[in-house]
Amino acid sequence: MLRPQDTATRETKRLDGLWSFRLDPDSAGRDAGWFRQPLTGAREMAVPASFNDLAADAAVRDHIGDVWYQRVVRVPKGWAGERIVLHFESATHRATVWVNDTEVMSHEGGYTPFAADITGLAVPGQELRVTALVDNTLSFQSIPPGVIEQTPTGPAQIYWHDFFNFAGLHRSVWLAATPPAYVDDVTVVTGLAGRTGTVDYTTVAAGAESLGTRVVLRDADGAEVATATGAAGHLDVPGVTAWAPGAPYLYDLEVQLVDEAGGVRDSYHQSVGIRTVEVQGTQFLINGEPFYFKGFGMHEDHATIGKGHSDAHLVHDFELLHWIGANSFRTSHYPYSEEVLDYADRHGVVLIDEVAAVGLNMGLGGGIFGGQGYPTFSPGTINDATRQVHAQAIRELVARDKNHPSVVLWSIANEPESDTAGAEEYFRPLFDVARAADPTRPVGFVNVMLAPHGACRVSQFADVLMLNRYYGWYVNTGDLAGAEEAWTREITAWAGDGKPIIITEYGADTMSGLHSLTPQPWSEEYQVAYLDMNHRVFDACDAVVGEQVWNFADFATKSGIMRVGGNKKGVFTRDREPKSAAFALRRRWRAKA
Ligand code: GCB
Repeated sequence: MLRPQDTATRETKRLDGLWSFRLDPDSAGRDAGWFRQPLTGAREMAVPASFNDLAADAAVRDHIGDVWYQRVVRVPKGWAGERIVLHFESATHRATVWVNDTEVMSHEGGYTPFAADITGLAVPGQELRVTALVDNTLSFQSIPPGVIEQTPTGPAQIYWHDFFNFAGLHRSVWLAATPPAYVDDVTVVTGLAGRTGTVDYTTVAAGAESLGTRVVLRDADGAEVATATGAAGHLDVPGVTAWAPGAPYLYDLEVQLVDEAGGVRDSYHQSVGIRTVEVQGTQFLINGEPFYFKGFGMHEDHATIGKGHSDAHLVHDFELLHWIGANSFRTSHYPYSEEVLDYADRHGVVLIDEVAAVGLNMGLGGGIFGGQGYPTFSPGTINDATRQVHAQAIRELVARDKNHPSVVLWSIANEPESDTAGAEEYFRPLFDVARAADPTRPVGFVNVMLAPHGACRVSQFADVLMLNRYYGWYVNTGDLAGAEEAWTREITAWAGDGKPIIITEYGADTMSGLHSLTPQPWSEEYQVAYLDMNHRVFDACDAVVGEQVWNFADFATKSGIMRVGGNKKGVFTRDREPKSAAFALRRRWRAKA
């Protein structure tokens, strides 16, 4: 499935704006056929946005279950004879969609796109009604997982990840027209051989039996640099300008379906950054050069819009990344909007691309602090069915993001239980799924402190070790000397595995404006001293090839005694004001290659 695009043969219409919206706490709407008529009792709701914080109403913010979105759209009259597609960039966490009275698609998973061919239902020039039933519940068979417990006052949604369960239509919805014979998929794999770049391409076409495929590669000035014919092939680019971190260069690959007379019947444009990625010993190489990741674990999270995509916030967040000297981030803890990936491609920012597999670890909510006593991996909790959903989430992420030069590493989970036989059994096949989907990029997962070196049974499958560690925060709290000693010992043990290590999380909650002369936890001075301590540990270990602070900005979480108006480990506040640590990081990262 390709993202909708305007080309010489294609047209799009974004359905963003205000939709009718209604909660359905009793899941009554499906049987009652709410899709058959205008939603009654509806309020207006913005798309894209999380619905949770838009209404001044706890029933909306804390809603569990079904919600309905609906709008009427007029099909452009010029689309007669075209194939018409309805495309959702995401619906969190699952959705069923109707066009008029007809169910056209369902999709599981909150962060990847889905689409349906609605040509038979769409009459050019006339209106149609689009209705989406979106369900925000998490179960042991969803990614991320959760469980609904019945309490005396109603259902409670339990989950083990540390960010608020924002939901709704977070990204654009599109109506799109393509010719009846169309390009359905494109895959590019790039290489470098001295001054020559290579692009191996594979295309899939549909309804195009009598058509041929032609590809044209153009440079950033629009000059043709290579062409080929055939559904798959190879292009050489002599005198190539490579895509590199901080120095992005994008070519444009136009894929055309052509008839015998040479007429172009469909045209799709794929931007291409020619670069290589490779793990060699403890080094992470981009274009054959050792790369050091400087940056953050981030969140799609803003006041009011929650996880809704906004171009203004996108631009501002990337400006702050540039200001601070970051060259990379992890899409913790789910696939981000495709606008983010395109922007990273254009601006030379390197991404670790993560599946929404977060919170597969009931040990993290354990002890007296809210543990529900569930085993993580068991027939009644996270099981084979979950693994199928997880595998599908990996396939969909790779299918969506495979052509982005900014993506250099897949993360197939964040902090799962990884020190048990059940974990080993669960994850082994998922690494195979990721490698089968994309044999060209390294694959890893993010290891949790509860599964230290020697105890972790999943890191054996990873190409790169990604570690989240909170020495000096969750352990050795306030004792940075003890933290440094313990952290050095653990990192030295991991370095012995001979793989590159990226520290994908280290951080300290910090109340912006709280100061202390001797660094005390929660103060701005402590966050700075904590980061300094970590940097001494990293700088002393050759195998460390990256540092990504947790987190770029403060973010919303569920309420709890560990959180003060959300998670405060941001280097920026939620509204993107710098804490002292921002200036300290800027000094380090701007000086560090
Ligand atoms: C972690 C998680 C992250 C949390 C963070 C924290 O290890 O990966 O999602 O927000 O710790 O601040 O506790």
